[in-house]
Amino acid sequence: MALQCGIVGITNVGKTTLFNCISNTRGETTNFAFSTNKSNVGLVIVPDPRLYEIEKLHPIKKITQATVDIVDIPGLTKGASHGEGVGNKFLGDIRNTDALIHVLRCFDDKNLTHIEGSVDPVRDIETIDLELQVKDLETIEKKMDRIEKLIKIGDRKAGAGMKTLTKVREHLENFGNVRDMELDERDMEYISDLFLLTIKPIMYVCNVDEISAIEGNTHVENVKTALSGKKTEILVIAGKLEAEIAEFDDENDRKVFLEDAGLDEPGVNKLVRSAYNLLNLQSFFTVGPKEIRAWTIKKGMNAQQAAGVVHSDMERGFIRAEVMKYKDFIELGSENECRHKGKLYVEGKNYIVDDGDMLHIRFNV
Ligand SMILES: Nc1nc2c(ncn2[C@@H]2O[C@H](COP(=O)(O)OP(=O)(O)O)[C@@H](O)[C@H]2O)c(=O)[nH]1
Ligand SMILES: [Mg+2]
Repeated sequence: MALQCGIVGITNVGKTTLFNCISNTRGETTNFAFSTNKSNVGLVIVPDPRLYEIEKLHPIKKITQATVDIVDIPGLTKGASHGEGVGNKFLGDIRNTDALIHVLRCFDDKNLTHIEGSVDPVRDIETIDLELQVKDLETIEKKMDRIEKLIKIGDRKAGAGMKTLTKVREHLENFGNVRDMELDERDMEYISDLFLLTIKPIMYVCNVDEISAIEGNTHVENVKTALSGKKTEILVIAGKLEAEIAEFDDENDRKVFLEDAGLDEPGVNKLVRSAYNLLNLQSFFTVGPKEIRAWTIKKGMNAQQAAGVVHSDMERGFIRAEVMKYKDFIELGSENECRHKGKLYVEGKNYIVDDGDMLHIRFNV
């Protein structure tokens, strides 16, 4: 069930630089356009301080944080949707993701060429949007063709989705992204199998110079204006500075460096948390004799599905879950206290797991 968040943007905007700060694998950063031709996939740790609070009451050697997959997708260019260069393959990589982080170049650097000749993040948003919209249009039209053929041969039910598809096509033709449409459950039934690119939730990262890390700059202001009214999040991050922060192995050195830059935590930590939210993810915890561990699930998953994230046997042989709320555990101090105070709940498979639930799963295979 590995959920993926894709980093997209045009070339030379700092995608790989940011990816390297947050992931356990290293991608190649270069200042040549088109030098990279494959996507990097990395496992990113989602820092959760609650695990350390649990550990204070339940001392244990091993703590395992939740993770999320992040994919660094090489720069898209104009014409990617027409299969120019390796562009088409990258669009395929985007299709496999569940949410997008769009990195925008908001720093001036005379030595670093911008593929379009000047720094203009609002134009860059439009460039990428257009490529994805063209691809989505193609997908929608293909489906409409198929349906028309079915109608011709007498399949009367086949036409049911046409109204939705026509509406979506029109929206795309007007340079709209499908995520901004009002679509109900019925509509979704007809398009969810298409894995549209512009329906994926998105957030924007303005990559700025060190001096603009706190206050932003005019490029950032332009982005904010262009995206006002959209359901999205805009983060301002100084990519180069983040890369330097990530180099420090020593926690104290890092702190001093952060303070000098006027930051209270690395910007990429915020980025990872936002990505986690964007993917509609949350964590539950297991506390065992050897390990305290956070697990990643989708919001709305039930106890049995959550058990399956730990092990497929647990899902198959699920009997019940014993649940403590993180808050209760911290307040009362132990599982025993929770039990005595009636704060250890026995739940069945349909129980919807909450963020921060501490689960003990009973199963039998
Ligand atoms: N001045 C400046 N250069 C940056 C910044 N972020 C990345 N770069 C440089 O931009 C070039 C391209 O970065 P890279 O991460 O490979 O971009 P990508 O093509 O989007 O993956 C590299 O030479 C980076 O050192 C930044 O915030 N400021
Ligand atoms: Mg790159």
